[in-house]
Amino acid sequence: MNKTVLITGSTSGIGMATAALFAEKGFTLILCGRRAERLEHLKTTLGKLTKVRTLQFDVRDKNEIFKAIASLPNDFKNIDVLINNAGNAHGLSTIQDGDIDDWDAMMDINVKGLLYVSKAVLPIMTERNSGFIVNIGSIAGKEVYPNGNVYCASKHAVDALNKAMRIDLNKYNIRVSGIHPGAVETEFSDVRFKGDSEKAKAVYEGYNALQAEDIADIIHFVVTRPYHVNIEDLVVYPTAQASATILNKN
Ligand code: NDP
Ligand code: 8X3
Repeated sequence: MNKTVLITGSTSGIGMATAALFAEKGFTLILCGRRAERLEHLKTTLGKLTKVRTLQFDVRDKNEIFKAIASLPNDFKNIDVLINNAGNAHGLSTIQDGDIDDWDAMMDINVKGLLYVSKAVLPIMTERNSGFIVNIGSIAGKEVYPNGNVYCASKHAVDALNKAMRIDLNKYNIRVSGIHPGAVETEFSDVRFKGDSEKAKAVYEGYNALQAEDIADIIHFVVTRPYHVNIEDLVVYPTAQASATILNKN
C-alpha cells in the first residue's frame, strides 16, 4: 500500500499496534510520541518491513509539532492518513476532588494536542484535495461515568471535533472517521492511576478486555475502504461491556 500514515501516540497501546499492522501492510509510516527509545525501537523493527520516519514531540507543544511536520523529507511529506490517537486519562476522581494539573493534562493533550497536530497536517491534505483523518475518541466521548468528568469532557470534545472536521473538510474530499473504544488493555490505566500497577491491572481482570490489536484491525479496515466510503463513527466494546458502566466481570 503506497500511502503515508502519521500516527500520534505510536509508542504504546493502540498506536503501537496500529503502527505494527500498517507496517505489515506496507504503508509508509510517520510514528510520533515523546519516548525517544521506543521511537528508535519502532524504527529499527518496523523499518525492516516498510519506510519509517519518527517524530519526537509532545502534542502540547505546537511549535515542536509544526517544526517536526515541516522537517519531513519529500518521500514522507505527502501525508495521506492522519491517525489522531495520542491521549490518556489522568486520574479518576470526583469533580470536587479533581487535580487541576490532571485536568490541564487531559484538555491539553486529548483536545488541544489533537487540534494542533491536525492544524499542522491539514494544509498537506487540503492542497491535494484528498486525505483521511481518524480520530480516536472513546466511549467516554459518548457517555459520562462517575469520576470520569474531565476525561469524558475531553473525549466529548473529540467527538464534536470529529463531526466538525467532517463538515468543514467535506469539500476537500477528506474523509473523517471517529473510532470510540470501550475498555482496551494498554498502558492507559497505568497512566490514569499514575503508575499504580495493581490498580491498573484490576481494570482488566475478570473479563476479556479489547486488545490494542483489535482496535488496530478496525482502524485498518476503516482506512482501506474504497474512496467513496466513509465510516463516520464506530463504537467498539469488549463483549463483556454494554455501556461505560456496565461490565460483566466474573
Ligand atoms: P497508552 O497509554 O498505551 O498510549 C498512549 C499514547 O499516547 C502513547 O504512545 C503516548 O506516547 C502518547 N501520548 C500521551 N501523551 C502524549 C503527549 N503529551 N504528547 C505526545 N504523545 C503523547 O493508551 P492507549 O493506547 O489506550 O490510548 C490511545 C488512545 O485511545 C487515547 O486517545 C485514549 O484516550 C484512547 N482510548 C483508550 C481506551 C482504553 O481503554 N485503553 C479506550 C478508549 C479510548 P508517549 O508517552 O511516548 O508520548
Ligand atoms: C477509555 C475507556 O472506560 O475509561 O477511554 O472511558 S474508559
